[in-house]
Amino acid sequence: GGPASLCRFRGALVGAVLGDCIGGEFEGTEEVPLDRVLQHLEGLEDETRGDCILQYSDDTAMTRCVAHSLLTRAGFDEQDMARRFAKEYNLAPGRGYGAGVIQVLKKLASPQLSDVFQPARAQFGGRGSFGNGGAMRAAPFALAFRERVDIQRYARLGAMLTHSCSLGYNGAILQALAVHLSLQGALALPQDFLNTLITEMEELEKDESTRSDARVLNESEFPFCARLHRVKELMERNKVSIEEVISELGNGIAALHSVPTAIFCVLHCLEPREGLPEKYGGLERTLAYSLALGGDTDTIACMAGAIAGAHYGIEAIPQAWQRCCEGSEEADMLAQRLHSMYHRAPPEG
Ligand code: R7I
Ligand code: MG
Ligand code: MG
Repeated sequence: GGPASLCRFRGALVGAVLGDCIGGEFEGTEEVPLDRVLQHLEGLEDETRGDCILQYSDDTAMTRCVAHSLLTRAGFDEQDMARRFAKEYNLAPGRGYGAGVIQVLKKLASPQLSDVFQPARAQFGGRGSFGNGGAMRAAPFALAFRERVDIQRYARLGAMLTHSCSLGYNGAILQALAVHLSLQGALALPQDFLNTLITEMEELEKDESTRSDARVLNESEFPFCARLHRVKELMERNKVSIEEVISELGNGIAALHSVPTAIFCVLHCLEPREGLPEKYGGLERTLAYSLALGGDTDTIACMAGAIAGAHYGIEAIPQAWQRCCEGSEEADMLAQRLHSMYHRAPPEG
């Protein structure tokens, strides 16, 4: 499909759910042999397995809240989104939420709370969380808004309901921008795609709060830009091992150690890769490769799945895989509604 076509929208949200559900198997496992990944994926094709339901985790639970909120309020409404996060957590607290964010979600449930951004600011000694929880749920912002300034503004605010450290919310902006560019077909030119992301992040990371967070946390200046430059270097190498990817980009729970990694997974799997079945298309390769990195596999696969799904479209996602994943039908429906909203919205000006 062309830029911002329905199949791309559906691919983005369904791809995210599949990454979360399928990646859950290996979350927190440090070494994941590729045969185990392929075996796990083979299992999804097995018709005789019957109701092979892989449950989604917090990644999808919160993404659903973001999408429902943006649709119901026809735009960003922090009170509504915060309420939905709190309600969802209360209904299903066992979906594998990060250890810190639970405190925020409990506070957001209080009817007395007037500033919905305050609980997030109180995290980790007042600097806020740098976890990838803002980034894992950022895809719907790219489906709801057309203009980059809006995507940035609202992806940041949406993340700041739980992640007020710049290394957390900037990861969410990066993820939303990557989905946005992919929806426009920008992955046809991978180098340009990366350069655009670097340019956007340079602008954001000039900011004083980013500079001070980077200093306090002992990160380099322009931390996300630095990682995106590493993605570029890795892409230029003929051969890249899993170990190199993990040591250069990370596979952890921090946004900085997972969003650029997810972007790399998508770029690396644009072409067939040794060790991955020939029958696989790009989306299958991307999910398989994300799992093989180990670490925060549900979240890295969820973010890579959203970017890749926006590129390849829903037709590239195996039906058998979709049937195995809780929430894939709802994600498809939400994507269709966001697509109508996106194309109905008057152009900004
Ligand atoms: O970021 P968050 O929502 O967690 C998302 C992850 C994904 O992998 C999900 O799939 C789920 O498994 O959890 O939750 P937070 O609790 O805000 O952050 C996650 C973790 O990052 C925290 O529990 C801390 O271990 C770590 N962390 C920090 N540690 C020290 N100092 C985040 N920020 C800090 C910090 O400032
Ligand atoms: Mg999770
Ligand atoms: Mg995770």
